Amino acid sequence: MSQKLNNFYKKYFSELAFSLAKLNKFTTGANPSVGCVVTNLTNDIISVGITSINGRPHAEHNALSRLTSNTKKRIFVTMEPCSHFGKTPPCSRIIKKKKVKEVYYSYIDTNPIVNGNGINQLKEKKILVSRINSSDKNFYKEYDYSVKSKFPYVTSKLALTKNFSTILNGKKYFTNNQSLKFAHLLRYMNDSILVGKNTFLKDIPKLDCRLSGLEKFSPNIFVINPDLSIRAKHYNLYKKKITIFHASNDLSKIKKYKNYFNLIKLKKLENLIDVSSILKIIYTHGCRRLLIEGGLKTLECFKNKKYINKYHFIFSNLTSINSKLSAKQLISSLAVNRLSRYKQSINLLNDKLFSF
Ligand code: AOF
Ligand code: ZN
Repeated sequence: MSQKLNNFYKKYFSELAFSLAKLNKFTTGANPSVGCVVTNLTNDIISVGITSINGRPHAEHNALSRLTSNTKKRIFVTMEPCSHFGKTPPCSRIIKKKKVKEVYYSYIDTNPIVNGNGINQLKEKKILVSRINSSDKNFYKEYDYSVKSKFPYVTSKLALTKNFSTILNGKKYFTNNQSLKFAHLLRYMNDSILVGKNTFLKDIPKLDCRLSGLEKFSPNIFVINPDLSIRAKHYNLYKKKITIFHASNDLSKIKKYKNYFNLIKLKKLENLIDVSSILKIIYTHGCRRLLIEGGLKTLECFKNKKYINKYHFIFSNLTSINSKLSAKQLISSLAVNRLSRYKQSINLLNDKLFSF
């Protein structure tokens, strides 16, 4: 039975668009994941679309291209449709062509090329445009941050023993299976991963996502390794060429290792490699969400700069013989400096995840 478009329908279609966008949230590359629900003017859903994996085609295109242009339509989108010719033509075009008469959106696209132009273009085409507030205020938080800062959104994850040591009897893993799964979920949720020299040498880490079915979404790998300390075991460990940031002048090492790795030489600032240059380079590689995994030293490099957006500390219930007071101090100082942020403590079986 046909019904007027009331607030119930608006909320229902808009939330559905967000549920769709969530499905591809971590797999659209530098593009934000958008959800699109298409209805006729009597509130039947006639199509849906999501931004494709790797970002293209866009959600509106995926939802509308299969439809005829005979019936009048409404669309509900999580974000303002684009207005520019990028790698794809503007979505405002197909919206007009397919006889969409009303567009309901929740977020403005903060990308300066769009930023309200999508809405204006639709209005110029005599399409009604209206905003529906989303109950999820943070859906595009990471996207908006990286558009504005031109840095990736940075999440840090560090595993520790109960008494704040990052090592336990030389064991590679000392947190439980559920914590390891969480760590792999973070690798899926981020398009890039960074470790320091110590982790690289001691753990010989593979740094891929090993959750079944999600392996293909493993992050791009970056390593900070100032003096190019590399072992033969690293040569064929990675499926794709990984990038190593260094500050070495040793030409023979550079000549040897460049066959296996992308080497990027950076200047040292106060004896440390400049983290802001590292983040800028990772951004220019197309990465928008970076996971810094492991390494107190790496964390130390970043701690005074406000480059880390989110921290996860996983505490195992095991105790190491050498407790690390410096790690305890570092974590408390980071947490204290973020008083206003939401802090969370979750049990992962007998491990504890502390996030802020
Ligand atoms: C939309 N729908 O599903 C997404 C949009 O290079 P292009 O042509 O793919 O354009 C990329 C920009 O399009 C991206 O930076 C963002 O502003 C917007 N993303 N827009 O209409 C979508 N993902
Ligand atoms: Zn578009």
